[in-house]
Order: sequence, then C-alpha cells, then structure tokens
Amino acid sequence: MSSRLRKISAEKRSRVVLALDYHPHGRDPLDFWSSLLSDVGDLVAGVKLGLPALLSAGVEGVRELVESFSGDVYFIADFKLADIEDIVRSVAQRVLSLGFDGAILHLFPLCYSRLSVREGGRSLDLYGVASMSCSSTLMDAHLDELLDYAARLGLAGVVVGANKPGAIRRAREKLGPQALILSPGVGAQGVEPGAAIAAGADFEIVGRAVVASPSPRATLEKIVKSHPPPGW
Ligand code: O7M
Repeated sequence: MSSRLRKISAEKRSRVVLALDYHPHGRDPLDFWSSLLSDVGDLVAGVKLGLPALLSAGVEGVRELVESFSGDVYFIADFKLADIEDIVRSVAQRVLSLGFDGAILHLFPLCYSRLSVREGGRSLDLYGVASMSCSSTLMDAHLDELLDYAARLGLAGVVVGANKPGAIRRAREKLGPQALILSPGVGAQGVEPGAAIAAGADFEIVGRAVVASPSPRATLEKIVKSHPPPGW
C-alpha cells in the first residue's frame, strides 16, 4: 500500500507514472529529463527510472534528478531486481538512500521471505512484476502463483501489462482494493490510454508516447483526461 503515491495522485488528479528511459540523441539526458519534468511534473503522479536512466545519467545524475523533483513526484526505481534475498535487500536499501519511494522486483525467483526496507523514518514500497506487456506465456501461465506470492510478501502492488486486461482483473480479484496495479504498455506499445484503468489498474506507466512526443504536455493532458479521476 503506498499512501504517498495515492496522495500525490489525488492532489494532481493524475494516474500517470512517466517512464524516463528515452532521451533524444545528442541531448544531455539529465538536462532533457529535468526540463521535461519542469514542464509536465504537475501532470504526473510518479516517475519511473530504470537501467536506461542509470546508464545514461549515472548514479549521481539519478540522485540529482530524484532530489530535484521528489517534493511532489513519487519516484520508482525499476531495476527489475531478480536475485537472492540478501542481494535484493542490499540493492533496495541503496535505492532508498538515493531518495526513491519505491522499487520494482521480479517475483519469479520466489527467493524472498521478508523484504522490508527502511532507513530513518522512511520505507521503500516494493512492486512485483506479475505479468509483462510482451507475450510472455511462461509468466502468464503462473499468474496466480505470482500474485499469491506478491500477497504473501505484503508488497505495495504489482506490475501487469496494459495489454492484458484479464490479468489486471485477476490481480485485482486476488490482491484486493489496497494493492496498487501499475500498467505499462500504453501508447508506444499500442494500448489506448485508459484501457488498463478501465480493467482495474490504478496507474498507467507511459514512456515514449510522452517523452518522445513533439508536445509532451499536450500528449500528457490527453492521457490524463482519458482517465477517471483518482477516487482515493
Ligand atoms: O511507454 P513505453 O513503451 O515507452 O515504456 C514502457 C515502460 O514500461 C518501460 O520503462 C518498460 O521498461 C516498462 N515495462 C514494460 O513496457 N513492460 C512490462 O511488462 C513491464 C514494464 C515495467 O515497467 O516493469 C516494471
């Protein structure tokens, strides 16, 4: 359960998590993402940074971006962690020290028993990948097991591809109203904005449709309008 993500989402009336993976060739990535967030930060509840951001902006660049905007943006580290519990916990701990609010891990290793990550008064929200937006039949064949595992671990939520409305509905059925469902695949991967929310997701993760758009703000405004306002 993430009260901070819900709170920011309610204040901004946005169900968008912006994925910052892409930056135009020849543009300094940190510069580009900073000016993009200055322009559209009021329209996004969360920002997701993964290996593409880490490899192009470096750890200090990522720290700077998070520090600059974390006042009213919820930051999720998407390194899709998949390892033994000690390693996942130690990476997650460093992710929390970088200022992130949440982190994404893979569930399929089934290696974890207790993963609470805290520092000072802060704790890291963890999200498990339950179903991907590619046609991964292996994971989808084990959807119920992955969802049961996410529930046993008491995760804040799960990631389920926006192109898989049946899996979104199943995740909601099994995890209940408190778990957050984040759905990628909207825009560049072909799913219409609003489709995942209509199936029961809480947030749509959008990357290139906004970040590579000639008018990111107008594109985001359209996406935000396609969603029912958050009811929390
Ligand atoms: O909107 P896009 O296609 O430019 O970006 C989609 C983002 O969502 C990108 O950051 C991917 O890593 C991520 N994503 C998927 O596209 N599919 C998945 O199944 C899972 C993710 C994801 O975010 O996993 C945590």
